[in-house]
Amino acid sequence: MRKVFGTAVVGAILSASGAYAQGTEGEGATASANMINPEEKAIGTVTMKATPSGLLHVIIEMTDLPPGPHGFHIHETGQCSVEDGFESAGGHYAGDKEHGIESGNGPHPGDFPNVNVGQDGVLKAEFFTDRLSLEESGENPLLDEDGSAVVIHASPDDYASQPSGEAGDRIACGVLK
Ligand SMILES: [Cu+2]
Ligand SMILES: [Zn+2]
Repeated sequence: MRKVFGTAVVGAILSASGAYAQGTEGEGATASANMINPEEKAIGTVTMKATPSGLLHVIIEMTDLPPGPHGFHIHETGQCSVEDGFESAGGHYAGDKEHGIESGNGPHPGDFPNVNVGQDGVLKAEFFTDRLSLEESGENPLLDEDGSAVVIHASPDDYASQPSGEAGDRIACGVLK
């Protein structure tokens, strides 16, 4: 449980040393999500790699998306059902935070910057984060008991509105494995 920012910094340093120790034994942990749209069509992948620095490297490679800006988040449940419009993925991976960088108690660990899709429907983007982890023992583990899902929304995240930035419908979803 993080209560103040200082605690989060200590947690990040501890998980960084843990990741380094693992890295010396073999390759770093990796997880990926096969993304589908509401018609259940496969439209690319989101890959996450633990790095020796302790930061998680997030790599998005997708196609067939509507051009323009879209909210991009990690949601708290590893379920992507087209029947319920991907609502089964639950809310944002929230920790004990509020939504968005415009909140004094934000952002959620699962909040990311909006992604911009080109006129060709292709999305390629990369992020680093120290707020999520692939190790079970790490801070905000993605591969916890109920898993996690990557979600892209119809509209951009306003980074302020609770609980999820008014980003609209869920237009792509993938379970992290
Ligand atoms: Cu979302
Ligand atoms: Zn959020």
